[in-house]
Amino acid sequence: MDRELLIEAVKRQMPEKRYRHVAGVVDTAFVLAQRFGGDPEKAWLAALLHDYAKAWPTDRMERIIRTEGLPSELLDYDKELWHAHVGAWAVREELGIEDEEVLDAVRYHTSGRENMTLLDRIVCLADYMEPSRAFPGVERIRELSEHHLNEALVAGLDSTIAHLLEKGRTIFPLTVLARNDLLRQIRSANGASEAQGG
Ligand code: DGI
Ligand code: FE
Ligand code: FE
Repeated sequence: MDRELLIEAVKRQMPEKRYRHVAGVVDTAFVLAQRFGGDPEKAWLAALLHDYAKAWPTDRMERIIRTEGLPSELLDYDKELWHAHVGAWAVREELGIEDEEVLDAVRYHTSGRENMTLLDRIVCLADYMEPSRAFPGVERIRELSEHHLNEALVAGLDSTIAHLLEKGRTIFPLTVLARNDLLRQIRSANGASEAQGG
């Protein structure tokens, strides 16, 4: 499917305001991919598709999770998490997207996961910091993203976790695993540069 058709297909799934967010994530992911050595084409595509199912009715997402073999534990957690997994399923079904790296980046854009690929990290971070995002701490995330992909992403996950704690909500295990894993990676990268005298 060519780019224009994909854009039209995405626009049909959501109100105009949500599409403006998606367009912001597309631009931001493209810049991050160039900055951190990612594949700009895949970043473009994964960002365009990341919120494909965001505006779908909850009952439709729930039915798909139940009938299409998506992780049923999602149903025990916040509905806000569902659109990522349902979106990955939907863009394969409806748009014929077969690239597993792109599908994973869509699937894990909300929670993150352990061993996030470069593409996962780019899309997840772009989602946090695209220009229309405004929440306490977003400026710090943008600053960190100038040089430090993992640090910026941890700051994003921290802000989500803090928000969930504040609201007394449950935390999806993958979000915690993603944060711990990124912290370990940051630590071992710092340790390595210290060992080199850096
Ligand atoms: O779809 P977006 O609004 O662009 O952003 P997103 O896909 O990151 O969704 C964020 C929402 O998900 C936000 O309201 C927090 C909510 N959420 C609920 N439970 C969890 C969670 N996010 C994470 N990362 N982990 C959770 O356990
Ligand atoms: Fe999302
Ligand atoms: Fe988003």
